[in-house]
Amino acid sequence: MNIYFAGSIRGGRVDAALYYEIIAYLSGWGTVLTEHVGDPALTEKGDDGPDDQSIYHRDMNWLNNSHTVIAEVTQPSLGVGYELGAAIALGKPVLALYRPSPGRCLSAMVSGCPDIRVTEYLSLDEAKQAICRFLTTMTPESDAHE
Ligand code: 6IA
Repeated sequence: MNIYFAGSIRGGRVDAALYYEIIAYLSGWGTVLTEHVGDPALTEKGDDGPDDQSIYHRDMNWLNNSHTVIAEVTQPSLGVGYELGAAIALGKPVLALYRPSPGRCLSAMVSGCPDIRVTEYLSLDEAKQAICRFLTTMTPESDAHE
């Protein structure tokens, strides 16, 4: 199973360590096409890689080839929002993980979207449980990976 994980890059890297942990967990379920999103060395400035056009086309190609899209949406990111919309248009099953906190509110375009399973969580363990539930319903015959 190809998994497309989405998390903020230029939107801000405050949750980068959490993305890393989620990606490590997802790797037990399949191939994570976007492992770089959890790279602690990747900053929002990071401009020593390919140009933006190459990034866009590479990511859209991965999105096309993914079986599911899992996004951490707590840190708002234009790119993640774009990827969610694109994933829905492509008919991919989409899970959005969100950590509620005082003074913060998830975009209605995500929380109100009938094609996105939005799950609130507080701890990494809760996030893993939500992923497990989501992927198990998607692939009922697959082994559970805790
Ligand atoms: O708007 P954002 O940058 O926060 O968007 C983040 C989302 O867009 C992630 O889920 C990624 O899948 C995708 N994305 C945005 N920028 C990049 C990127 N930059 N590389 C790969 N995916 C990206 C590379 C920077 C690097 C050369 C240092």
